[in-house]
Amino acid sequence: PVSLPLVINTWGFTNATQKAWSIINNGGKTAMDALVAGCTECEILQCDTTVGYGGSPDEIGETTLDAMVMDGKTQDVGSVGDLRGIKNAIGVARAVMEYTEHTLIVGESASKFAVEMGFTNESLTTNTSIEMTKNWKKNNCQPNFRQNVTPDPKKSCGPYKPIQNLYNTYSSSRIDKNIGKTNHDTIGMLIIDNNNNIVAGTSTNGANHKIPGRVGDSPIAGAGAYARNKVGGAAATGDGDIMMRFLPSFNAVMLLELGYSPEQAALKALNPIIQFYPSFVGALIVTNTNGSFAAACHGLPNGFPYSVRNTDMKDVKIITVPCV
Ligand code: SD4
Repeated sequence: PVSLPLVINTWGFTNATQKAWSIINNGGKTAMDALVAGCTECEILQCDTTVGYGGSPDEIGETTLDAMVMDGKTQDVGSVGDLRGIKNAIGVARAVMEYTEHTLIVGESASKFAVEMGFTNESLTTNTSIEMTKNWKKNNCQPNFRQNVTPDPKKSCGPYKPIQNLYNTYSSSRIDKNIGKTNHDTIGMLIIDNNNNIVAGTSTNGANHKIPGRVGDSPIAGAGAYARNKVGGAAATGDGDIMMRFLPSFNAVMLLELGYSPEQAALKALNPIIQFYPSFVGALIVTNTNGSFAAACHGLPNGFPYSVRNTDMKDVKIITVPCV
Protein backbone atom coordinates (compact mmCIF):
# COMPACT_ATOMS: atom_id res chain seq x y z
CA PRO A 1 0.00 0.00 0.00
CA VAL A 2 1.33 3.39 -0.92
CA SER A 3 0.93 6.42 1.28
CA LEU A 4 1.38 9.54 -0.75
CA PRO A 5 2.19 12.36 -0.76
CA LEU A 6 5.74 11.91 0.46
CA VAL A 7 8.35 14.46 1.51
CA ILE A 8 11.85 13.23 2.26
CA ASN A 9 15.01 15.25 2.74
CA THR A 10 18.61 14.90 3.89
CA TRP A 11 19.59 15.44 7.55
CA GLY A 12 17.40 16.41 10.47
CA PHE A 13 16.11 19.49 8.68
CA THR A 14 12.57 18.91 9.89
CA ASN A 15 11.41 22.51 9.52
CA ALA A 16 11.97 22.19 5.80
CA THR A 17 10.13 18.84 5.70
CA GLN A 18 7.24 20.30 7.66
CA LYS A 19 7.03 23.36 5.41
CA ALA A 20 6.97 21.24 2.26
CA TRP A 21 4.47 18.83 3.81
CA SER A 22 2.07 21.60 4.80
CA ILE A 23 1.97 22.69 1.16
CA ILE A 24 1.78 19.34 -0.63
CA ASN A 25 -0.73 17.92 1.84
CA ASN A 26 -3.15 20.81 1.56
CA GLY A 27 -3.81 20.50 -2.14
CA GLY A 28 -4.00 23.28 -4.68
CA LYS A 29 -0.25 23.57 -5.06
CA THR A 30 2.26 21.49 -6.97
CA ALA A 31 5.06 19.28 -5.72
CA MET A 32 7.45 21.87 -7.16
CA ASP A 33 5.80 24.60 -5.04
CA ALA A 34 6.26 22.44 -1.96
CA LEU A 35 9.87 21.58 -2.83
CA VAL A 36 10.90 25.19 -3.35
CA ALA A 37 9.09 26.32 -0.18
CA GLY A 38 10.71 23.52 1.86
CA CYS A 39 14.24 24.23 0.69
CA THR A 40 13.67 27.99 0.97
CA GLU A 41 12.79 27.42 4.62
CA CYS A 42 16.26 25.94 5.15
CA GLU A 43 17.85 28.86 3.30
CA ILE A 44 16.03 31.30 5.62
CA LEU A 45 16.90 29.30 8.75
CA GLN A 46 20.49 28.81 7.52
CA CYS A 47 20.14 25.10 8.36
CA ASP A 48 23.35 24.04 10.13
CA THR A 49 24.92 27.16 8.54
CA THR A 50 25.49 24.98 5.48
CA VAL A 51 22.39 26.03 3.60
CA GLY A 52 21.77 29.65 2.73
CA TYR A 53 23.64 32.85 3.58
CA GLY A 54 26.36 33.34 6.18
CA GLY A 55 27.99 29.89 6.04
CA SER A 56 30.81 27.99 4.31
CA PRO A 57 32.71 31.12 3.25
CA ASP A 58 35.23 30.69 0.44
CA GLU A 59 38.93 31.58 0.80
CA ILE A 60 38.20 35.27 0.62
CA GLY A 61 35.25 35.08 2.99
CA GLU A 62 32.34 35.17 0.57
CA THR A 63 29.39 32.80 0.86
CA THR A 64 28.25 31.52 -2.54
CA LEU A 65 25.29 29.26 -3.19
CA ASP A 66 24.50 26.23 -5.37
CA ALA A 67 20.97 24.93 -5.94
CA MET A 68 18.86 22.97 -8.39
CA VAL A 69 15.34 21.78 -9.09
CA MET A 70 14.27 18.91 -11.32
CA ASP A 71 10.80 17.92 -12.49
CA GLY A 72 10.46 14.17 -12.92
CA LYS A 73 7.53 14.47 -15.30
CA THR A 74 9.24 16.64 -17.92
CA GLN A 75 12.92 16.10 -17.04
CA ASP A 76 13.21 19.91 -16.88
CA VAL A 77 16.04 21.17 -14.70
CA GLY A 78 17.00 24.62 -13.46
CA SER A 79 20.09 25.31 -11.43
CA VAL A 80 22.52 27.93 -10.23
CA GLY A 81 26.16 27.58 -9.22
CA ASP A 82 28.44 30.03 -7.44
CA LEU A 83 25.45 32.35 -6.98
CA ARG A 84 26.48 35.54 -5.19
CA GLY A 85 24.49 38.08 -3.23
CA ILE A 86 21.10 36.37 -3.53
CA LYS A 87 19.67 34.45 -0.57
CA ASN A 88 16.97 32.36 -2.24
CA ALA A 89 19.14 30.12 -4.43
CA ILE A 90 16.48 27.46 -4.99
CA GLY A 91 14.03 30.15 -6.06
CA VAL A 92 16.52 31.34 -8.66
CA ALA A 93 17.06 27.73 -9.80
CA ARG A 94 13.33 27.43 -10.35
CA ALA A 95 13.34 30.67 -12.34
CA VAL A 96 16.11 29.24 -14.55
CA MET A 97 13.90 26.22 -15.20
CA GLU A 98 10.67 28.12 -15.76
CA TYR A 99 11.79 31.26 -17.56
CA THR A 100 14.75 30.17 -19.68
CA GLU A 101 15.80 27.48 -22.11
CA HIS A 102 18.94 26.89 -20.06
CA THR A 103 19.76 24.43 -17.32
CA LEU A 104 22.59 26.00 -15.29
CA ILE A 105 23.58 29.65 -14.80
CA VAL A 106 26.60 30.58 -12.70
CA GLY A 107 28.48 33.31 -10.83
CA GLU A 108 27.89 37.04 -11.16
CA SER A 109 25.81 36.40 -14.24
CA ALA A 110 23.46 34.24 -12.21
CA SER A 111 23.11 37.14 -9.74
CA LYS A 112 22.23 39.51 -12.58
CA PHE A 113 19.68 37.03 -13.88
CA ALA A 114 18.21 36.72 -10.38
CA VAL A 115 17.84 40.49 -10.06
CA GLU A 116 16.08 40.59 -13.43
CA MET A 117 13.73 37.95 -12.07
CA GLY A 118 12.93 40.12 -9.07
CA PHE A 119 15.18 38.64 -6.39
CA THR A 120 16.89 41.02 -3.98
CA ASN A 121 20.62 41.57 -4.19
CA GLU A 122 22.09 41.64 -0.66
CA SER A 123 25.22 40.59 1.15
CA LEU A 124 25.43 36.95 2.26
CA THR A 125 28.17 37.73 4.77
CA THR A 126 27.39 37.54 8.50
CA ASN A 127 29.39 37.83 11.71
CA THR A 128 29.55 34.04 11.75
CA SER A 129 31.02 33.80 8.26
CA ILE A 130 33.51 36.56 9.06
CA GLU A 131 34.55 34.68 12.20
CA MET A 132 34.88 31.40 10.28
CA THR A 133 37.16 33.03 7.73
CA LYS A 134 39.28 34.68 10.43
CA ASN A 135 39.74 31.43 12.34
CA TRP A 136 40.57 29.52 9.22
CA LYS A 137 43.13 32.10 8.11
CA LYS A 138 44.76 32.04 11.53
CA ASN A 139 45.50 28.35 11.05
CA ASN A 140 46.50 28.41 7.42
CA CYS A 141 49.67 29.72 5.89
CA GLN A 142 48.38 30.08 2.38
CA PRO A 143 45.23 29.63 0.39
CA ASN A 144 43.77 26.18 0.90
CA PHE A 145 43.32 23.31 -1.53
CA ARG A 146 46.13 24.09 -3.97
CA GLN A 147 49.29 22.21 -4.75
CA ASN A 148 52.62 23.90 -5.33
CA VAL A 149 51.85 26.91 -3.17
CA THR A 150 54.98 28.18 -1.45
CA PRO A 151 54.45 28.25 2.30
CA ASP A 152 54.70 31.58 4.06
CA PRO A 153 58.25 31.60 5.55
CA LYS A 154 57.11 33.84 8.41
CA LYS A 155 54.85 31.10 9.69
CA SER A 156 55.83 27.67 10.82
CA CYS A 157 53.19 25.51 9.24
CA GLY A 158 54.60 24.55 5.81
CA PRO A 159 55.16 22.55 3.73
CA TYR A 160 51.58 22.34 2.62
CA LYS A 161 49.96 18.98 1.88
CA PRO A 162 46.78 19.92 0.10
CA ILE A 163 45.04 16.71 -0.90
CA GLN A 164 45.26 15.01 2.43
CA ASN A 165 44.36 18.23 4.11
CA LEU A 166 41.23 18.47 2.02
CA TYR A 167 39.79 15.18 3.23
CA ASN A 168 40.89 15.56 6.82
CA THR A 169 39.49 19.04 7.02
CA TYR A 170 36.30 17.93 5.38
CA SER A 171 35.48 14.92 7.47
CA SER A 172 36.55 16.28 10.81
CA SER A 173 34.79 19.59 10.32
CA ARG A 174 31.57 17.82 9.45
CA ILE A 175 31.02 16.09 12.71
CA ASP A 176 30.53 17.67 16.06
CA LYS A 177 31.97 14.93 18.21
CA ASN A 178 30.38 16.25 21.38
CA ILE A 179 26.83 16.02 20.21
CA GLY A 180 27.44 13.31 17.65
CA LYS A 181 25.73 15.30 14.96
CA THR A 182 26.98 16.47 11.64
CA ASN A 183 26.95 20.21 11.41
CA HIS A 184 27.71 20.87 7.75
CA ASP A 185 25.16 19.82 5.26
CA THR A 186 23.26 20.31 2.06
CA ILE A 187 19.52 19.96 1.87
CA GLY A 188 18.43 17.54 -0.83
CA MET A 189 14.67 16.99 -1.04
CA LEU A 190 12.36 14.62 -2.93
CA ILE A 191 8.59 15.04 -3.10
CA ILE A 192 5.96 12.78 -4.64
CA ASP A 193 2.41 14.07 -5.05
CA ASN A 194 -0.80 12.03 -4.96
CA ASN A 195 -0.51 11.33 -8.68
CA ASN A 196 2.99 9.83 -8.37
CA ASN A 197 4.70 12.90 -9.86
CA ILE A 198 8.16 13.29 -8.41
CA VAL A 199 10.37 16.37 -8.05
CA ALA A 200 13.87 16.75 -6.64
CA GLY A 201 15.95 19.67 -5.45
CA THR A 202 19.01 20.78 -3.52
CA SER A 203 20.34 23.92 -1.86
CA THR A 204 23.72 24.47 -0.25
CA ASN A 205 26.51 26.93 0.41
CA GLY A 206 29.00 24.23 -0.54
CA ALA A 207 32.39 23.47 0.95
CA ASN A 208 34.12 25.55 3.60
CA HIS A 209 37.03 27.74 2.48
CA LYS A 210 36.78 26.65 -1.12
CA ILE A 211 38.66 28.33 -3.93
CA PRO A 212 36.38 31.12 -5.18
CA GLY A 213 34.35 29.83 -8.12
CA ARG A 214 34.19 26.25 -6.87
CA VAL A 215 30.86 24.61 -7.67
CA GLY A 216 29.89 21.32 -6.05
CA ASP A 217 27.62 18.44 -6.96
CA SER A 218 24.42 20.04 -5.70
CA PRO A 219 23.45 22.00 -8.86
CA ILE A 220 24.47 19.19 -11.24
CA ALA A 221 21.56 17.06 -12.42
CA GLY A 222 22.28 13.42 -11.65
CA ALA A 223 24.92 14.33 -9.08
CA GLY A 224 23.14 16.44 -6.42
CA ALA A 225 19.68 15.13 -7.27
CA TYR A 226 17.63 13.41 -9.94
CA ALA A 227 13.97 12.61 -10.53
CA ARG A 228 12.11 10.61 -13.14
CA ASN A 229 8.41 9.86 -13.11
CA LYS A 230 7.45 6.17 -13.09
CA VAL A 231 10.90 5.36 -11.64
CA GLY A 232 11.90 7.49 -8.67
CA GLY A 233 14.33 10.03 -7.35
CA ALA A 234 17.52 10.49 -5.38
CA ALA A 235 19.42 13.30 -3.68
CA ALA A 236 22.95 13.45 -2.30
CA THR A 237 24.89 15.18 0.43
CA GLY A 238 28.57 15.03 1.28
CA ASP A 239 31.83 15.62 -0.49
CA GLY A 240 30.60 17.06 -3.75
CA ASP A 241 34.00 17.35 -5.35
CA ILE A 242 34.09 13.56 -5.28
CA MET A 243 30.41 12.79 -5.77
CA MET A 244 30.04 14.78 -8.96
CA ARG A 245 32.50 12.43 -10.64
CA PHE A 246 30.07 9.53 -10.18
CA LEU A 247 26.59 10.99 -10.70
CA PRO A 248 25.26 8.99 -7.74
CA SER A 249 21.70 10.35 -7.93
CA PHE A 250 21.36 9.41 -11.59
CA ASN A 251 22.96 6.06 -10.86
CA ALA A 252 20.50 5.32 -8.06
CA VAL A 253 17.49 6.14 -10.25
CA MET A 254 18.83 3.93 -13.05
CA LEU A 255 19.27 1.13 -10.52
CA LEU A 256 15.62 1.56 -9.48
CA GLU A 257 14.67 1.26 -13.12
CA LEU A 258 16.58 -2.02 -13.32
CA GLY A 259 14.42 -3.34 -10.49
CA TYR A 260 16.55 -2.76 -7.41
CA SER A 261 14.83 -1.65 -4.21
CA PRO A 262 15.46 1.90 -2.95
CA GLU A 263 17.82 0.51 -0.30
CA GLN A 264 19.78 -1.58 -2.79
CA ALA A 265 19.89 1.32 -5.24
CA ALA A 266 21.23 3.70 -2.58
CA LEU A 267 23.93 1.27 -1.51
CA LYS A 268 24.94 0.29 -5.02
CA ALA A 269 25.12 3.90 -6.17
CA LEU A 270 27.63 4.68 -3.41
CA ASN A 271 29.76 1.62 -4.17
CA PRO A 272 31.96 2.96 -6.98
CA ILE A 273 32.64 6.15 -4.99
CA ILE A 274 33.83 4.16 -1.99
CA GLN A 275 35.96 1.89 -4.15
CA PHE A 276 37.90 4.80 -5.60
CA TYR A 277 37.83 7.03 -2.50
CA PRO A 278 37.76 4.93 0.67
CA SER A 279 37.69 8.02 2.91
CA PHE A 280 34.67 9.50 1.14
CA VAL A 281 32.02 11.06 3.38
CA GLY A 282 28.48 11.34 2.07
CA ALA A 283 24.96 10.00 1.85
CA LEU A 284 22.09 9.40 -0.55
CA ILE A 285 18.31 9.37 -0.09
CA VAL A 286 16.33 7.36 -2.63
CA THR A 287 12.62 6.81 -3.24
CA ASN A 288 10.60 5.06 -5.91
CA THR A 289 7.47 6.76 -7.22
CA ASN A 290 5.24 4.52 -5.08
CA GLY A 291 6.74 6.18 -2.04
CA SER A 292 9.06 3.43 -0.74
CA PHE A 293 12.22 5.12 0.42
CA ALA A 294 15.64 4.37 1.89
CA ALA A 295 19.02 5.96 2.48
CA ALA A 296 22.66 4.90 2.58
CA CYS A 297 25.82 6.61 3.76
CA HIS A 298 29.56 6.27 4.10
CA GLY A 299 32.05 7.76 6.55
CA LEU A 300 29.65 9.17 9.14
CA PRO A 301 30.44 7.43 12.45
CA ASN A 302 27.01 8.12 13.89
CA GLY A 303 25.10 7.26 10.76
CA PHE A 304 23.05 9.52 8.55
CA PRO A 305 19.82 11.12 9.76
CA TYR A 306 17.15 12.08 7.23
CA SER A 307 13.66 13.53 7.60
CA VAL A 308 10.44 12.06 6.22
CA ARG A 309 6.73 12.69 6.21
CA ASN A 310 3.95 10.76 4.49
CA THR A 311 0.29 10.10 5.30
CA ASP A 312 1.14 7.05 7.45
CA MET A 313 3.10 9.25 9.84
CA LYS A 314 1.55 11.50 12.44
CA ASP A 315 4.44 13.89 12.29
CA VAL A 316 7.76 14.47 10.55
CA LYS A 317 10.12 11.66 11.49
CA ILE A 318 13.91 11.61 11.63
CA ILE A 319 15.30 8.22 10.63
CA THR A 320 18.99 7.46 11.11
CA VAL A 321 20.61 4.88 8.89
CA PRO A 322 23.97 3.36 9.87
CA CYS A 323 26.71 3.77 7.27
CA VAL A 324 28.31 0.99 5.26
C1 SD4 B 1 29.06 20.31 -1.84
N1 SD4 B 1 27.59 18.45 -1.47
O1 SD4 B 1 29.01 21.45 -2.27
C2 SD4 B 1 27.90 19.80 -1.08
C3 SD4 B 1 28.27 19.94 0.34
C4 SD4 B 1 27.46 19.21 1.28
O2 SD4 B 1 27.10 19.03 3.32
O3 SD4 B 1 26.69 18.32 1.07
N2 SD4 B 1 27.68 19.60 2.43
O4 SD4 B 1 30.04 19.58 -1.97
